[in-house]
Amino acid sequence: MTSWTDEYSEKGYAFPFRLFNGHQAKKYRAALEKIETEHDEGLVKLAIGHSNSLIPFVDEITRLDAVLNPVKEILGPDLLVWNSSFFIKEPQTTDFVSWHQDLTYWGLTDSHEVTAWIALSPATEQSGCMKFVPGSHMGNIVEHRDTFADNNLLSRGQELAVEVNEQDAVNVVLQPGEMSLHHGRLFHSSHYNQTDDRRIGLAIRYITPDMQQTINEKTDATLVAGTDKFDHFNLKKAPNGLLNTDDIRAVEHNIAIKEKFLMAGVEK
Ligand SMILES: O=C(O)CCC(=O)C(=O)O
Repeated sequence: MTSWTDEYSEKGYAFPFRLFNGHQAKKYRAALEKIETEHDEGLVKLAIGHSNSLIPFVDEITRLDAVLNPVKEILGPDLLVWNSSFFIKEPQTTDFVSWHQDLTYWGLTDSHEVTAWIALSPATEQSGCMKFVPGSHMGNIVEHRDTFADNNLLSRGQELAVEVNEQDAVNVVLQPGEMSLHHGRLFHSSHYNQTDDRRIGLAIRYITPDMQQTINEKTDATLVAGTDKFDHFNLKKAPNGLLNTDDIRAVEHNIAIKEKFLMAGVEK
């Protein structure tokens, strides 16, 4: 019988992994939605885009054994979180994510990266779950073009400049509390949410400490398993509290550095 790790190597993804039950998923969702209602839009946007640095319960999720154990089977025992963010699609909206490869603009020297995507509401074909193209991680990073489309959830609306045959794609259907794992070069996308509920997913970007930014500047990362013998990143601790002022300052500094590669070639 083929193991899930063999399948991951062949296809570039694996799912579903059950992390916690639906009741726990509801609790996390309620905690997120409390933040969304109690803080202003700018702060909420920052928290959603840099969630493990600013929201303690997200930092806790990034350290759960149920998440880390399968990621370790792919990347090994030493793990950093480079970023984590929520992807939220409101009910009956045309927000989408174009076909892309995650590592395209992250300015990292290698591809020792896995995304853990955790559902906090049902991710179905109707609600706009992710779609993966099996085996597409085997090739290199291909050319992307920027679209800056308003309803594209990616920072520059980037999309693959090559055709993707939708027939080849697999729907990543997940129930609340389940997780998928995908490779940083995998072709993936997601379509509109045509349901009456929000579609909420938490994406956690795990990397190995030997990775490095291609620019001569360190960015922040959080050591969540094993050790870091390389010193290629500024290691950050768990957040000091919810939306803590010092943590916000650190995140803003990190964003300024990351813009040099995330927004490279984009005119202000
Ligand atoms: O949540 C989505 O629909 C897309 C997420 C994504 O592209 C990613 O996690 O890499």
